[in-house]
Amino acid sequence: MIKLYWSPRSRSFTTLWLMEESGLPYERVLTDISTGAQKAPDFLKINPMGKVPALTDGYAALGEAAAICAYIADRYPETKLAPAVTDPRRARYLQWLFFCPSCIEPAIIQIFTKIEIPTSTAAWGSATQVFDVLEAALAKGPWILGEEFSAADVTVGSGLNFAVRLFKMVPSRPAFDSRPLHGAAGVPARGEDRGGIDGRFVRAHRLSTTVRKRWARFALPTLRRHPIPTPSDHPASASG
Ligand SMILES: N[C@@H](CCC(=O)N[C@@H](CS)C(=O)NCC(=O)O)C(=O)O
Repeated sequence: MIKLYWSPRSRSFTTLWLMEESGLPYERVLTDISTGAQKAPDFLKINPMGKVPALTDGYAALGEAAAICAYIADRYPETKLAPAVTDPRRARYLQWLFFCPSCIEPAIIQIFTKIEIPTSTAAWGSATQVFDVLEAALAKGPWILGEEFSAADVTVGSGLNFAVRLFKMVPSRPAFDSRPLHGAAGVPARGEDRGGIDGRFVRAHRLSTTVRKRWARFALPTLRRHPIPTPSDHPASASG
């Protein structure tokens, strides 16, 4: 049985959403990071970083949300969450699958910390560049690869969910409102049977936001105390 080690209101959301989209049976193992459960020796054997999410599947074990998405989509092709390795769309799929940890997350951190880095040095360029590129990629849709939903929509959608909806660090744009965030608005997330108010995005969101009131009391006000710049008035967007 696949086991997903998760903590509410965390990056675990990405993998909760992915597992809900996969339709595979899995066990959720609560690993509440407010209790330090993620640093227990047995958990460190699964993810030596001592962070959630992590996943085990028989003898396989891994951490890193995007890697977990890649693993499930490839290991269980019947989930139809990834183009086959021989499919030309595979190249763009891989690019967008890892765009969240490689570019969206650092861009969010840069907005939050206001660190100035030359765009040629920053792996993500600038926050403006990241969200401009995403907007262009999502313009045609309905999904990031076009007609087919994939695990890349889960990683990109989760990044946008954090940046735009939850922490409001990035102003929304029409292309962001209409695609991965649809699930939250009750619009089908992946076909009729998967969408609606009980859609898989919404279900994952409900799972993720239960419990952990302590975290919410601490972290959300901390984030909201910081003024939220629009990408275009962020200093990082001025350089390069
Ligand atoms: N690069 C990791 C980041 C995971 C991560 O930062 N998890 C946080 C929660 S959002 C965590 O476990 N923090 C607890 C800790 O570091 O002790 C991923 O994408 O999965």
